[in-house]
Amino acid sequence: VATAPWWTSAVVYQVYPRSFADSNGDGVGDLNGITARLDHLQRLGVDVIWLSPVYASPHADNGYDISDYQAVDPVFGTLDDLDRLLAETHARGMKLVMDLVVNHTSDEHPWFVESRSSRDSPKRDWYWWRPPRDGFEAGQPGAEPTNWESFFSGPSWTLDEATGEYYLHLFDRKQPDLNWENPEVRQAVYEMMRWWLDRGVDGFRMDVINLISKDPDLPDGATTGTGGLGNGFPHYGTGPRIHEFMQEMHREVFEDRPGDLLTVGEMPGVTWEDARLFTDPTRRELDMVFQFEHVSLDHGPGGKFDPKPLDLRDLKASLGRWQTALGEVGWNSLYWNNHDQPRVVSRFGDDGKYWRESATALATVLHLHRGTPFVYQGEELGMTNVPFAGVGDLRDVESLNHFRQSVAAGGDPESVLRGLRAMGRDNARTPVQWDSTRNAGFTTGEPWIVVNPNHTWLNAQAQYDDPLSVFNHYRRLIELRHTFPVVAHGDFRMLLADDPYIYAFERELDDTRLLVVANLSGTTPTAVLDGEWAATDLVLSNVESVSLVNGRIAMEPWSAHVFVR
Ligand code: TEU
Repeated sequence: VATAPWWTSAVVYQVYPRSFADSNGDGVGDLNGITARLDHLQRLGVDVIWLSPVYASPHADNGYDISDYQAVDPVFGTLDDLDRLLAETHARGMKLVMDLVVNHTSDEHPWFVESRSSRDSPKRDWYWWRPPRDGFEAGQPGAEPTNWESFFSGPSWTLDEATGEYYLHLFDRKQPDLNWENPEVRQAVYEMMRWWLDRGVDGFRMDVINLISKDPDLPDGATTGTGGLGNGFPHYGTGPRIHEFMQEMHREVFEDRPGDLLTVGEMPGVTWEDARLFTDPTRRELDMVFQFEHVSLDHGPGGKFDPKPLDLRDLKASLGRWQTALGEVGWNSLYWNNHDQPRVVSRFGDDGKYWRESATALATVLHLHRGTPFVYQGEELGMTNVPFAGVGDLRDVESLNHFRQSVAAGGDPESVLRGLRAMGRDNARTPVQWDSTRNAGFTTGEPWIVVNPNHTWLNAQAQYDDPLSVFNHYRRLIELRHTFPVVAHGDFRMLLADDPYIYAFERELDDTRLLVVANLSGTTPTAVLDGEWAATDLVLSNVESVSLVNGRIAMEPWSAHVFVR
């Protein structure tokens, strides 16, 4: 425990700058807006801020398409503004971690502009260029070099008319994939990373970093159905050289660097076996990864936009498996939300009658697992999904492409919209609700995306002084982690694994035991525990009173209790 890295007892807060706070009235959040709101974060008690991309970008994917890694986009401010945010963050005893998006660049990045300029460009090989499939003419349907479907609908190859070749983009066509097989690419990335660390940032959240190593043979994937396209994931997900690349990056960028840094790799589709390799400290790769298993449990037969209700037993089995797998070796990240996921209180909770109770119950469960919790902006207020009126309210490239493609294929627009309302990324991207005034105190101008109408009652101002508020519950959870070493370091043991309503577990460190019992349902089950626990052991609850008699707790809807002895 004494030798455990600092981030094992830290809590990270994600800021999505476009939607956090707008200081200049142009309707888009910016760096000075964040600096002006640092008190909110300090009050909450978080240790680290992870800043989603603020780099120069054409914003095809809200900044995850970067055209200059060493410049701040004017819409967010200037490099000076960033330096000031960094200094103010440090002055408050917090750290700042940047987003690192190096699986792909923007097609407007000078590297790609050079690469596409001719087949003989010295940077041609910095990206994945391939001729049309054998027997096909460029541009003909099916001429794409592989059948891989893009994450954002349609083929993951786009033809460049001028040179007659296709380039690979796992995401939007404005996000061409870098070729990590080329050592010059890797060195350019490492150099850029060192430049940011020299500037004083405290680490990186690495976007889809387990997709950077592709099988250079680029085989077709099994056809999954959508327009005859295939699943390329087995050929680029946690690919052949990924661990080698992570170790090289560690050597070139992080080794022997003074200071307390944090690295977390975002890894769609990563297995716990691989995650253990990535985070085993002796292998010198990453501190932790974001896995996706628990946020895929409600995906239905038609994928993420065809959701099905969550079975709580699946959630417990999944998170419990990760707790065990990364218990002895490696480290977990813990999250319900980020800028890509619908709001957890709407998704796994009840954003109607039990809004406050379910938001705090879900928070309690997550924060008392072993791992580093990540809070996504607005989650600490219990922000909900958004009643988007129609497709005109949506801004996200993934949602818009999905809508267009599904409707073109004959889907009923209303039912496509239903899937997007439940699962679309824009749910997470509406402005943070600071107060009840017009535009929720986010901007004095016209916001770039609708403000959730519930800001009239759901906002930070209404919660600061309410002891039972979602905000104050998050604050207490973070304080618990900072107070009791058992929260960060204790062993994890799932209880009542087969119970469909109750999420209960114990943590243990030396002579301290911690018990969490949460009812993740609107029903009123009784939790039967071992008789040693007493009402006097209660350290946190989201309801006013708890009845614990002979080891039995009558659970109110969405109630959650924490005991320590
Ligand atoms: O997301 C990668 C990712 O795998 C998904 O969560 C993605 O959001 C998509 O919904 C898959 O259905 C990262 C970023 O977090 C995301 O915002 C970017 O759009 C994406 O990479 C590309 O950079």
